[in-house]
Amino acid sequence: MPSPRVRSAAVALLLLAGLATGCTSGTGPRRVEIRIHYSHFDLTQLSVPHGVPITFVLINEDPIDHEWLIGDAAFHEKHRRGTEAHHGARPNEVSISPIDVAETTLIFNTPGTQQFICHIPRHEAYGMVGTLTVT
Ligand SMILES: [Cu+2]
Repeated sequence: MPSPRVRSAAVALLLLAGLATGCTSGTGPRRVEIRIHYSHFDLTQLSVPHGVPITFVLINEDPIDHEWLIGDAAFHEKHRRGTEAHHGARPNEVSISPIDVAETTLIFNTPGTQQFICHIPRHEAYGMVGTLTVT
């Protein structure tokens, strides 16, 4: 008979697995919620299938601006040295205002690994980094 503590850990693991793989089925857009709290993404390891629209819901619970920029290593190297103060024209570059929610939908055509990072000065070093695996 497992203790109550062990059982609640198992439930938390199941919830995480559901989030990481997307809870919807079929061919419609899949939604992934990423919460930003104390300058950290609550999900830092995500896996999505290629060729399917994925809607990212970015929930900024902090009283400061954040960014969610997703791409490969060369993309992030460019943005580390970039000077764009605000993002929104490209679906893989999103600025999220304080206490606000932003949504973007992307289709990843090639399996592989990408990173999502907040490139506001010092936020990446503080830990605003996540990895998305396209299967
Ligand atoms: Cu940030």
